[in-house]
Amino acid sequence: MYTQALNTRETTTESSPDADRFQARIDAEERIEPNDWMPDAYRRSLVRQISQHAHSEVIGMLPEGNWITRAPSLRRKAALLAKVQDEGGHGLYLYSAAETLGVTREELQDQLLTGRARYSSIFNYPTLTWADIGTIGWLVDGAAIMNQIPLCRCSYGPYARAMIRVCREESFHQRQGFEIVLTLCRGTPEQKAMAQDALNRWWWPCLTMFGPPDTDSQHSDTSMQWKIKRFTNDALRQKFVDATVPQGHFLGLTFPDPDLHLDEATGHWQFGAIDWAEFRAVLAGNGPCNRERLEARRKAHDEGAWVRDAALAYAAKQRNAA
Ligand code: BYC
Repeated sequence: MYTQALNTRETTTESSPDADRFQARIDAEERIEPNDWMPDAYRRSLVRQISQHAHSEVIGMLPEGNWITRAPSLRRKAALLAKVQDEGGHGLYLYSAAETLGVTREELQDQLLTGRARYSSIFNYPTLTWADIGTIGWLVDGAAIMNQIPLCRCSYGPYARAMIRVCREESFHQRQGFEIVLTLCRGTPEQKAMAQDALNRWWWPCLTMFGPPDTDSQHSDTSMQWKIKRFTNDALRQKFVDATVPQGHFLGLTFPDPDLHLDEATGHWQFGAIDWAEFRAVLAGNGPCNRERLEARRKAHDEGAWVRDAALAYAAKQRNAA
């Protein structure tokens, strides 16, 4: 995360009877399972995407976890606690899916804790007010669902199956977030202003969650050919904007984009230019919270060492007793 620049476009050059059979299975919409033959590049790409996804879920617990003790009511606190716990669960299903590809959880953890792994750029932004918690549910989980529903049809079985449950839970998260923002928008002028301020800060970073523009996406071509991805980054970004803008208008909020307008000819909401320099800076480790997030994760890992040691000692005791 700290030092990785965007690389050049990836292509698949592998051609062999095995590779041709593999592609034919993908084309026929067959699921690839852990013990099936697969090209090394397919395995690597899946480990890359699934592990980044798992890390995003786990790091994604931090911005919201920050508000558990300050939730405005017991009901809000219980819902937020459950949501943050769900995200941790998503990380666990995803690490398990990655492990079926021959990588260990320890290796993946090590990549994250040493700053060599990526996680979603969005979690490097701070949660300044309670309205941010509603806005994360509404927009961040909304964007996540848009990206993850097609992943339920990913060609790799364990990833696709994990996504089904994740999407159901994300859908609840999105609605609880929207309901928080709706409550604020129907509240006092100060509460509505808080919701507007959160939208102003989160809107553009949310649009970058879908990844770089298609022209700069290095993995899209191969991932689409292998049906890991079903839609390009730009296609999903547009779907998200089209679904979300009417929701924002229903809330009585204004999007921080003077160029946003409905294109009557296509029926799509056209949006202004995204600041890709900011996105690249966040990916290079220079977002507002990159350092804080990794430090918090490392601290949690160190403080949890005794739990891992105790679990291993207990497992060894059980084995010896058997
Ligand atoms: N942030 O070739 P591209 C959640 C990287 S968590 C950081 O287009 P690809 C939630 C990309 O990895 C949801 N890095 O890549 C949790 C690649 O770098 P590497 C997280 C990004 O893979 C808690 C390079 O840029 N969702 O929902 O074809 C609370 C070039 O990109 C980002 C997932 O992980 C980014 N935004 O497409 C609330 C979904 N974008 O690997 C909510 C699964 C791009 O070459 N992942 N990069 O070093 C995907 O669908 C795809 O990996 C992406 C990128 C669409 C993200």
